[in-house]
Amino acid sequence: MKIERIELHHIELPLAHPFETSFGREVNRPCILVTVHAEGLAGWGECVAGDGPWYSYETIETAWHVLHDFLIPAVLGQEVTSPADVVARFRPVKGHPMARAALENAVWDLLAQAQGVSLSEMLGGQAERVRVGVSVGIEPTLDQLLARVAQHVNEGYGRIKLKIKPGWDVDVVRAVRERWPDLPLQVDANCAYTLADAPTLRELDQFDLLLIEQPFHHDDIVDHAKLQAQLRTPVCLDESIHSPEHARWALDIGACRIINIKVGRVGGLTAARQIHDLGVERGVPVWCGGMLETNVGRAANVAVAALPNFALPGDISASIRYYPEGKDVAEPNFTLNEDSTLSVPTGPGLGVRVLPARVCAARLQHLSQSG
Ligand code: OSB
Ligand code: MG
Repeated sequence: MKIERIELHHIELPLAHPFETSFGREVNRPCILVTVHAEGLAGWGECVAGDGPWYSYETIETAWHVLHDFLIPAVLGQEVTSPADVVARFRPVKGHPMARAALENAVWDLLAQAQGVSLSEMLGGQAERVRVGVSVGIEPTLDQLLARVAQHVNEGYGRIKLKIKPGWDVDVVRAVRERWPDLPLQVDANCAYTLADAPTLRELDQFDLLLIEQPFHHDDIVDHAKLQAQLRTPVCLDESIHSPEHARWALDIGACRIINIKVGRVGGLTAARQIHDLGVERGVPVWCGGMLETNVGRAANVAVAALPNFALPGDISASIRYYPEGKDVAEPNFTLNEDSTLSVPTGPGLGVRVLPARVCAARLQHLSQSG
């Protein structure tokens, strides 16, 4: 198919609840939606970069620049028959995985629609439902956190992730574990600790956690390997894994025993599947992380999470957890099944329908380029 036109939409949506991590508090969530047009079809991708370089160095502005000046020119007007064509055209671009992922994923959606298959099918996914949990942000008080966890447990979530940071860790995890002795539980530090905090992190070993996510520096694998050697609980890397190569290096030196795959952070669905396959080869379980996506990004996450080695529940919660009713840019919403799963869409491509009026209502900036 010849890529005839590409659009960028910088949008912003209000979160249903503010989301606080060790790196900050988000009230509104921005993102860039990418539309790729060919032969009367439109493929969609979501860029998960934020307003500032708090989770990774990428921002809305850097992603816009890299998409506009380098990635769009590399594919606009070109013939594309498989996602591998896009990956090859992007190869000269170093870094900027979230920008690359947005456009590559839009092409996956386009090609899946053209072939009349679901994105999950095109990726090789088998599962009809994917197991999911919920990522619970830092709350002003422990009581408010316990109330929030209780709410999600009552909604039917079978796995809870707690955000931690120095001063909001051992006591918080102890309180949750005492109240829910059998609840599958994990924690995420978003880089808030250093190796000097190993004694505190070792205290978490007593709470039977599924994993401890990204305790150290966003680019580190060396100190994580030193920590993993001292911990019973598996270390899981998020921020440190920017590509399939990083995943291999981290496993080679024992920096983690589990990998969080975020499609945006690793540079797209092709790289996400490669890391999944590496996990199969090495006997390392992976799971799907989230970036508070709209239903566009969520549909891509659910599709990839249907691959067989996504062995732990994903941070892919029901749509209403993220955005108020009527605000999300695509339909239908994802809803939680009774077994703490989301159903994998079966329609062509992403299997969700983008609503132009919702995109326009949320839009701050728009670009349309023809080849
Ligand atoms: O570290 O996993 C993270 C959200 C924004 C940035 C980083 C992270 C998160 C989450 C939320 O934990 C996961 C979700 O989308 O539900
Ligand atoms: Mg994380």
